[in-house]
Amino acid sequence: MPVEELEDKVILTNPQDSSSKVTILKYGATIISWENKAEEKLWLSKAAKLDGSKPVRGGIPLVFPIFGKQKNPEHPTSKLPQHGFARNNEWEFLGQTNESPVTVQFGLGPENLSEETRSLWPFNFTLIYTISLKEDKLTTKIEVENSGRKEFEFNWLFHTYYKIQDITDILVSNLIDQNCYDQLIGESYIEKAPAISFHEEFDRIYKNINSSKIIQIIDKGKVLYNLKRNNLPDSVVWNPWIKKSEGMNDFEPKSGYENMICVEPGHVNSMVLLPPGEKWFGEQEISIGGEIKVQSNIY
Ligand code: TA6
Repeated sequence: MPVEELEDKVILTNPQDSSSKVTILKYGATIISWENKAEEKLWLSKAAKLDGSKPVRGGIPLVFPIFGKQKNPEHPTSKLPQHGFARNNEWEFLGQTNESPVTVQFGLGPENLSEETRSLWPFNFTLIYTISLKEDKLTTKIEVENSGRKEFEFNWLFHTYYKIQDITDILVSNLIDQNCYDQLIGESYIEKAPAISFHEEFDRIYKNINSSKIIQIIDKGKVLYNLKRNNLPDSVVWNPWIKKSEGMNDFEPKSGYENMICVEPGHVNSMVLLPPGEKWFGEQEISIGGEIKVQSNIY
């Protein structure tokens, strides 16, 4: 059964390969599992709340209309919680839109939000989230429509938690020479590492990355994941390491930072301004394996 709707989740199964599945929680339209050849590709905390009591720790939480916490008290997103409200509200399952690749859609609008949330961000909008599963590929696309009479601005980010064996063996490539903002020291600089390695807490926003750049997650010379972005100019790379993991009560096991890396495509370095009646879209395509592609003059 390519698409199975349960009360709180939807399960996609690749019609050509039943060992390839995606599970989406209706809460936050959060992808909580992507099995490829029966192997889990996303990291999910053992203490992740899946009952709608708080955003899911792991999988692919959705960040809208603000990334992080708005620092400008005058901005319309200033009263919203960290990372906005897309990840902590129940989305509507809109159904299957394609047989092969098996594709489904979810929707979110003001009618799906509490009165309180609507009052915190009083704009008319429609989000249509499309999830498509091919053999070795998962594509997630968001369309944002301003269905009101007032322009609004927003961030979007796919907060993807990848499952890996050992963070100290991992390299994230093709970000050399990118301007990045280091959230840990509050400074911007040019990334000079041909491939990023991890030996401590890491939290950087890579800005305006050309869409031709394929960000690769490589484990001891083997490509695990390739990330292609369409209309998502930025990417956050995050690992909480020991102390931050200990500080998150829904992050378990505490050693879990060793088995995850977040590479999060989005539009977060600036706000997207959407006039009334206009639409915006952003898409990530994650594929598995393949060759190392060096897309920069690292020699
Ligand atoms: O995407 C990285 C980040 O912004 C980190 O700074 C950290 O806060 C992470 O998101 C998790 O945020 P959360 O609100 O899910 O605990």
